[in-house]
Amino acid sequence: MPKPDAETIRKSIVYKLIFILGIDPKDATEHQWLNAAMLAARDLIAEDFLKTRRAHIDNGKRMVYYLSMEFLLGRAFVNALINEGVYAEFEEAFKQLGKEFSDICEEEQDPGLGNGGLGRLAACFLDSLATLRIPAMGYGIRYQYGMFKQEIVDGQQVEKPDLWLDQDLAWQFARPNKQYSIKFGGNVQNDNGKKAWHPNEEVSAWAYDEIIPGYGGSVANPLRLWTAHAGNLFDLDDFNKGDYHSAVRAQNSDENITRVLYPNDSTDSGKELRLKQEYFLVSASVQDIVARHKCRFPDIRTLADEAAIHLNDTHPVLAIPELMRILIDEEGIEWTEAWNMCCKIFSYTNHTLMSEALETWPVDLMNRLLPRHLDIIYEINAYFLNALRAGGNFDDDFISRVSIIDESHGRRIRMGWLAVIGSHKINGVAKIHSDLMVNTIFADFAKIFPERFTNVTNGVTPRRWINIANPELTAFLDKHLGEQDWRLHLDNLTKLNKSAADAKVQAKFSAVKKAAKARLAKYIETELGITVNTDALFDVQIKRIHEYKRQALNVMHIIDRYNKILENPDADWQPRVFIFAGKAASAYYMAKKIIRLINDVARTINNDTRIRDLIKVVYIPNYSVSLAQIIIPAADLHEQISLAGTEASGTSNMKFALNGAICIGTLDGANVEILEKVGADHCYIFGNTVEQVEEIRRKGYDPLGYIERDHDLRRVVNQISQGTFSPEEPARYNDVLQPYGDFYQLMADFRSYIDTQAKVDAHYADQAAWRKSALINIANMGFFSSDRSIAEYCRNIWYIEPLSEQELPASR
Ligand code: 26V
Repeated sequence: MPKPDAETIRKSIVYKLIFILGIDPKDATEHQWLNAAMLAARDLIAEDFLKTRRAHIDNGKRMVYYLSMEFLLGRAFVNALINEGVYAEFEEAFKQLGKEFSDICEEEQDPGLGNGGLGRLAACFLDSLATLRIPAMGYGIRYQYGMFKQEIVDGQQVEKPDLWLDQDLAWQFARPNKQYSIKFGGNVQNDNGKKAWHPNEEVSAWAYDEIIPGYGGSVANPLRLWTAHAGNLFDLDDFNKGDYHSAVRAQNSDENITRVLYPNDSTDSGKELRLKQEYFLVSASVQDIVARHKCRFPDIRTLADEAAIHLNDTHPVLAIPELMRILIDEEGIEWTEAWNMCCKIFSYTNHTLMSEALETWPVDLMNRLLPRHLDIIYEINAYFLNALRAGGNFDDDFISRVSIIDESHGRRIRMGWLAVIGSHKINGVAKIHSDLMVNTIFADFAKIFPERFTNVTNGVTPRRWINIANPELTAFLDKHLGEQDWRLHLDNLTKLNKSAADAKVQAKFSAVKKAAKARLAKYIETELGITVNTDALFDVQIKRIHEYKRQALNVMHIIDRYNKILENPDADWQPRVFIFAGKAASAYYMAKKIIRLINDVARTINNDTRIRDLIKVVYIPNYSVSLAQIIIPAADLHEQISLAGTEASGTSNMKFALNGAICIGTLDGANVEILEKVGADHCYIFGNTVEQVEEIRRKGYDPLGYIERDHDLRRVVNQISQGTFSPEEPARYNDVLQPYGDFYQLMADFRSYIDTQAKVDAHYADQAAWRKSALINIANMGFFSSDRSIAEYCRNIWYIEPLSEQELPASR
């Protein structure tokens, strides 16, 4: 279909409003207009989606299936318009309708189906998969409650439920014909030498497809999200006995499986439901993959030729025993053949080295919920360990370390080990992280399977993180880069290197940054009633609140600066606005305390007239993809200050640099590669390296020594712990900096951080030099496109080819 004009689109929107939604245009609310417009937009991507699907089938394309418990998609509407190339036409259509287009777009809920980096990465990858024309499909869970909404009340986080489906319109396609039965519990019997699982609980998985359009139209791939439905509407026995409540209680508990997204610090309580969620996703998805294969090909034995399944962290790793179960118990394939198929089909990404995030499940729990899978895991383990023993190169100690069953902590199943043993490729998400992975948690496995381990540095999609988030930068780049579209060829940005010092280019870039800062300032003013100076340096740290990310170190710098301004008010201080945003998992005590500290410090400093607005501290509540889209373009400086060795990659660092902000960061995660690309003059690196951090730990870390030796540090620590920022409750923060433990070594990095911040001030004072650095950051971010990451996955891990122009001609 040719690209529709504004008039056609206007008609389509009005048609949807009247005939699909049944609403009189005279009475329609903005939200109803949005719903109508989304239906009109969906028609365009639906067409692409059906053609893409047909092209896959007709050409027998090998597919990749991306399994993830989280997809942080962000709003869909504007993304669809941009990727389909009809943004201007929709804008014009609403003009004709006498409606403010931006207000309509703001009506859309931002689906928060993820915690943070891992979920957002999955969303960037879906965008790149469709854009690169890769035959792919995502599988996830359609949580009824996504990530909670955060309010800040009296400086503290308050969680409110996120009922994102409340005003739902039919944007996703319900697939009532795609239902799978997910079974739990019961026992395993040996029927004539064949294992048979007799489960005693059953839940139904229903599919909803969210269509992900690629940039440039033509290709659209599905993200299939599962929702739990009670197997039987209710227990007829109970009902007949007159016990209506018992009859529906079972239904409610079954449907709890997809009720809520788990926070990433999840404590032991509720773990059983999490395991059920993971299996629910995996079982529905693997059944669907097998069904799709059987629909297209005559023999299940060719599955490994036609399908790659990627495991986004260990959360979906039960897919391995689930596929084994289906192949052996249902398809009658012999064990070793099934196992060889699995090892070819699966690959796994590790996203964190933090020991508390490495999943293990009690054997007892697995036995109760999934006895047949436990059996299979034992068989896999025996097969693997027997092969090792037969090789004769490994001692008992080594064998017990690599066993899937951890016998030392009350018999637990190590999901990371299962992922490594059942995958043909395992990757980390940034060079330093992949190296550490091989040298630390998976060191034993790297000896057994050296060829399996690899790196794919993360990336971000320039469609959302420039085109949608930063319209001024988009116009600037369109003007400067010419011919090849940077949205598809982000390496084109390198052309900016040669004009980075050009005064005219700098002036234009400065206007771009100013516009984004004004937009953020307006948001802050309207939402929080705080006025910020847009000439000030915007210093931003937005991410999940976690001790390892060291928001507290940022606060320590703010307090130190406050002290020094009071001491020396007439010095030439660079005004700064410190901006924070981020959610703390609701059960994470220390993270919540850090939020409160930031807000107490903000209140104290913002209200101190002696500071004359040289410092403003702003905590923007309810961080989300949509909020990131407003904040990131406005940043001058971004804080990536995790303790070296703790942040696997980070992806906001890439988004910021792409929007012309300069990094202050440690040699951690992807900061290392950003530094490599932009050079040390345009990126502020401070603090100890991974090796130094380890050496300090080895020798016995002495945080008090740092405090004793450094007057500024001592003053800051005392102020926090003695209640300078919480006079109404002086002891409020005496447990925050934990000078006796300081696991994340804030004290060790404090001096280097403060000194580096002073260099940043000097650099910013020379605006021409700063703009040049900002432009050089943008110019060298081409590598961090998620298109590059996905191309690497396709080439080195999934062995997948894109649809060619012949297989699917461009539609528009
Ligand atoms: C763990 C758990 C444990 C139990 C329940 C729910 C849950 C959810 C998530 C996690 C692990 C999250 C790991 C993660 O988000 N890693 C981040 O991945 C980003 C993408 O690769 C990367 O940029 C960040 O550095 C890394 O922290």
